[in-house]
Amino acid sequence: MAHQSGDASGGICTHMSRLFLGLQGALLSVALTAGVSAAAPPLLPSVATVHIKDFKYHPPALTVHVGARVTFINDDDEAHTVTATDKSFDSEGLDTGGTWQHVFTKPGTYNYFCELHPYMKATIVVLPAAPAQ
Ligand SMILES: [Cu+2]
Repeated sequence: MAHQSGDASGGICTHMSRLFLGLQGALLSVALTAGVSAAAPPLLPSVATVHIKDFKYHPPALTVHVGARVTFINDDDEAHTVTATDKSFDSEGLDTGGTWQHVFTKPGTYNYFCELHPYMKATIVVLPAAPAQ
């Protein structure tokens, strides 16, 4: 007596879920197509830190996405700067314990150095957009 309507509703269920999956697939392809042509999606908050220690930037090469805020911290006893080779940014002098932040708003490869010790060099690569989650 318990299995009376099992087959019938099972049939409808299968049919409905096929329809539903079909719709989902169609919506997904629309979304994917729209994603390619639409403006960049909202970016996730992103932060990174570069330490300056022993006359070196750590890490010497850093990759972030557009919109990332990078904090530079001088852990040395000497003053240092964070200065873009193309002068697009410049922390000016950072004393011991000094910090400076920069938000990277344009993709590209940014080489920077210390104006007080020009042999100190490092790079930040800014990628176009954070991947969708
Ligand atoms: Cu320096």
